[in-house]
Amino acid sequence: MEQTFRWFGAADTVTLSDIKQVGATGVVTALHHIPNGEIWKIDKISEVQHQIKSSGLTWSFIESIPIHENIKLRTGDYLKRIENYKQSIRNIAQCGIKNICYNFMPVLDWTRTNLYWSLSNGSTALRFDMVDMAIFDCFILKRTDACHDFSAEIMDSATSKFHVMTTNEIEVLTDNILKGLPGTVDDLSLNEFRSMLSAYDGLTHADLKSNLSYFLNQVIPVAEELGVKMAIHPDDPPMDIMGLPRIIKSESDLEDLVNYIDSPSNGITFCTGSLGANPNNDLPKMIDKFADKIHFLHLRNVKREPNGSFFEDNHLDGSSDMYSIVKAILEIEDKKGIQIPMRPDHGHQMLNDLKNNNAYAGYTAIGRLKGLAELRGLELGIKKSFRL
Ligand code: DNO
Ligand code: MN
Repeated sequence: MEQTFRWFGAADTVTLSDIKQVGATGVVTALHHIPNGEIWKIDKISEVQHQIKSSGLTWSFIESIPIHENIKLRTGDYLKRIENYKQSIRNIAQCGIKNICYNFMPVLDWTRTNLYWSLSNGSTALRFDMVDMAIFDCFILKRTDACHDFSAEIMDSATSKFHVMTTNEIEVLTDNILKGLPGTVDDLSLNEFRSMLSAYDGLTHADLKSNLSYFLNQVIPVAEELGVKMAIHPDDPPMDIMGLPRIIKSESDLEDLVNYIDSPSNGITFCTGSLGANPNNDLPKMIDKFADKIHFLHLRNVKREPNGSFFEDNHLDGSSDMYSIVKAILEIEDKKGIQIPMRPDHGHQMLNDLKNNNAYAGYTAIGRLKGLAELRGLELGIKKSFRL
């Protein structure tokens, strides 16, 4: 696997020199300052590319060129936004970058109810709690009929918990849920958020799938001609939330995706944390099945709980068997003679990083370094044992 590390650019408290020191050779980043839906201009791309190169690293993957909401909704100026996307693909290809991660999650990127959940060893992890989600959905957002989406047991707990929550606790929960990644939904108010959600009223899974298929049929031919690989990131968490349809959650969703347009450029970011939160996903089996489509790997582990809640565990612990996952990947790499770019996806906030209040949640240096180091050891152990 090609070892990479995510970097959020100048505003990131993790620097390119830090990334060099963790032992990664590749950087995963985006032009976070370009508004969603605008063209990525060549001079802006080269600027960042030179910065990365002069640190002795390579810009391995773009994560992400985000998809404008009008494209997901197929409404308003979506045709112009698709043309902009095509132009961005041409421009990055001209700079010699050939890999793009993107996602098709309506309104939000990944969603957690707690960004600083305390672990017993003193570090913190990201957590998604179904009861807190129900509180937000039914009592804070007050979405009509939302309560029917949750089981009676979850609603009982949510109702009694909400009634004893302080105003401050309600604000913290709201902030945790609305805090987007750079370039997604920064600084969103509850009212703005409600109106973004309402744009999706009545849009079914089938509608959203058809909009994704339309988008791919427009952009993939451009990407294919230039040798650019597109790699969709699965929905996180892999379930419908807040009434929004989610369409990349399972093996059959990925089957649909690859069937929208048959092209080596139409591929997947195999995120074991996102897909692993769905107990029905057999990850090693899916890796075998989509071997030709996996262009990018996000490796992390979640510990699932019976009611659908989960937290982000150590990279080698949790509900997914990381040994079998990495073994399946290495067998593909060996068979095809390739190295797939991989990044440790999220990490615990720990050690000195616990004092770092400006870090992006999940993206502190030390927790991800620990994850990368563990994965690197696992890779070496498997390779030596199986002569891969
Ligand atoms: C979650 C993370 C996400 C991901 C974006 C890609 O698993 O990897 O932040 O980067 O959804 O578009
Ligand atoms: Mn991921």
